[in-house]
Amino acid sequence: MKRIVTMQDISCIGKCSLTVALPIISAMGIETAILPTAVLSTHTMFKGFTFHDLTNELEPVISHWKKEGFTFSAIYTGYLGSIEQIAIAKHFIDTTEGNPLVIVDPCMADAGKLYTGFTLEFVEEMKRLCEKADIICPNITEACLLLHQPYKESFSEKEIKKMLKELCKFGSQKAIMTGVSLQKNSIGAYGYDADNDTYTYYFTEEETQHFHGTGDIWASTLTGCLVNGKSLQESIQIACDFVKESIHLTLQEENHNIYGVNFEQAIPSLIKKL
Ligand code: PXL
Repeated sequence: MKRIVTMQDISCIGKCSLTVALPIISAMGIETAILPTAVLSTHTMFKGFTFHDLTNELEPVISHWKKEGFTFSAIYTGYLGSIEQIAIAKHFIDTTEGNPLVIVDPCMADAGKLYTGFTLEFVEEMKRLCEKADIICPNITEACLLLHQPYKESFSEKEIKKMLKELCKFGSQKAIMTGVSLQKNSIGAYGYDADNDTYTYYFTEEETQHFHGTGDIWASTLTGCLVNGKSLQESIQIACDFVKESIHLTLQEENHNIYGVNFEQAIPSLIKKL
């Protein structure tokens, strides 16, 4: 059985990071090992969230794994709580044998703003982590921050293509920007593969509301698809459709919650596509 290790936080309520990565990747038939970076009562969009840092646990966990000789088909990093945790992620990538696929989702911002607690120094360190990835998948805000570009609500296709090429210059072979909208009522992802100088994209009809955690759902699905042997194009398409379906099911629910989407009931349709 393939095994992915994902490094991100546990937001006990919030439907993001590990509480979506674990069920999604497991449902895709892949063992999911976790490197939990922190335990939060909720994600950081709620006021008054608690935050228990697990930085001190990470090195001992990793060194035990090294002794046991565990290997991974992929390393997928998401929300990291500090610059020190980025350093640990870099070291983990550098010292893990077996050439795992490295996917870095530079989780730190959305809708033009850094998430609570992050600084521009953190952004610079995240760039160093992106250098170690095979694939990075920033949203538009994160791409702008990484590239020191002002955030705008919309970009032209030419601008997106240029940004993707610039993002690959950090060192990854592939960069995929999420939350790209080139036309009204349409949203999706645009990717660039520097290995063969090709672009790939997929768009779906835009749902009427945006939700938290959809980037984590997208990146978890992409990682699961790639490890299951899907092409980049297919993986992007499946991840976009899964997020769209999850939002759609959420909006169908009366009194749906506003902190995360109903990805759980979209899992059966995801599995059929594998
Ligand atoms: O979905 C990204 C994410 C992950 N983890 C935590 C967050 C966020 C976004 O705000 O707060 C704790």
